[in-house]
Amino acid sequence: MKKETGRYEAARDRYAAFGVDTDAAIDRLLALPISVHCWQGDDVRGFDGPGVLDGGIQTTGNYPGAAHGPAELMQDYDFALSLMPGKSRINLHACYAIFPEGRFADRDAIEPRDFEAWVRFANERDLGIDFNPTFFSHPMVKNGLTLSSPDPEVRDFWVKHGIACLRIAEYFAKETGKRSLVNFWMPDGLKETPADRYSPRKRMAESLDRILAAGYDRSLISVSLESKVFGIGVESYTVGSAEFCTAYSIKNGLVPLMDNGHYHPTESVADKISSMLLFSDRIALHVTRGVRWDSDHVCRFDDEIREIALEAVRCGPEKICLALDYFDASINRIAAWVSGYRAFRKALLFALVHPGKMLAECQESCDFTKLLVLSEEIKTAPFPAVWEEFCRRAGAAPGAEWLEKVEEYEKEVLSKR
Ligand code: RNT
Ligand code: ZN
Repeated sequence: MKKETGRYEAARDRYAAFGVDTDAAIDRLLALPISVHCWQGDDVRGFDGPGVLDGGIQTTGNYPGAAHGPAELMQDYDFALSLMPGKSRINLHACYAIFPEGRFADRDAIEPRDFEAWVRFANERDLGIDFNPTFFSHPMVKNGLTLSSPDPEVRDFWVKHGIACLRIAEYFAKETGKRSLVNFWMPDGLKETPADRYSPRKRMAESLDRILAAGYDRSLISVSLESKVFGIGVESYTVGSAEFCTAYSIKNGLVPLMDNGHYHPTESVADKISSMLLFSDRIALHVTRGVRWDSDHVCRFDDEIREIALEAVRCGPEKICLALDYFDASINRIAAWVSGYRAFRKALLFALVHPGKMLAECQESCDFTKLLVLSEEIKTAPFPAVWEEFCRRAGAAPGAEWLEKVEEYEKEVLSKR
């Protein structure tokens, strides 16, 4: 480790005056894992079908050099991860199964062996693996419905898929020695105003019950459920709404997952975190950036992400599975991956050096004058020096130097695809 710069020491003193220990904040951040989604690398195409994305989500843009197939995606993922300071986990979808030579299994029949190559990838890099059943981009999604379909054959197929994914996640946890989070998100919904909102939700709950009835090892995996407000083509009704998913999760001991693109624009996920953590030991987040809709733009170091990070830190970030979820095909995909990750990492550091304790004391003693004044003063604290120090301690360059490596990679690897 090189000697600390004077700039950082000066910043440390400024923060100390607000009662903040920047060294402790950096140490805490270094240990905090961010789960990095594999699907930024290939526009959510996956490997198990023709790669046409549906389910009400969309990747826009046609920047050249997208990864096709396991070898390219792993190469890009590996390179992107190498540019992300701090501890990461990998986050896979079931549609990224890598079948052993001569084998193909449909989603209802995938097995741990179809993910052996990913376990090797993770173990070679000492990474944990999170997992997602893929309830979209598949012919068994009928009329936009999966677990809530009126057709029992469709429901059975997807129930089997859900159970298969629990087994695969248990396998990940056993093989990596690290807990795995399995996140259930179902796109089920209707384009037009429903005549019956109750029945599909009842069927969704019953299907989830059947999946959970298969049992899973809680010492190895956690199961989360992700809600949503609407999707493209299913604008009028979403079966797995916020109320449905929160109520189901709390009743069944699942981890509620909030994606900040999945609410009405004036709702704040930051505001929801404390309520959730009062009634659930753990929660999970998909951190994304919606522009006018759930567009899954690359995260930026903006007000929304800072507020989310502040609340996560106030409530205890160790209780929250922090995962990224964006997909941009209009710019270099690796730069998108890394930039979004760094923005969120930066927001977490920003939150960890926020004088939360001092400000909370002002609120508790109803000294709202001091609360306002200090909240304004802290805005000009020398945060950049702390971020640069974090990068240095994480073994990364502090600025945009990483982009040169991406440009080089684009020239050497991506442009030749
Ligand atoms: C969709 C959800 C979901 C997906 C991924 C690919 O709106 O956010 O999390 O983005 O599973
Ligand atoms: Zn999401």
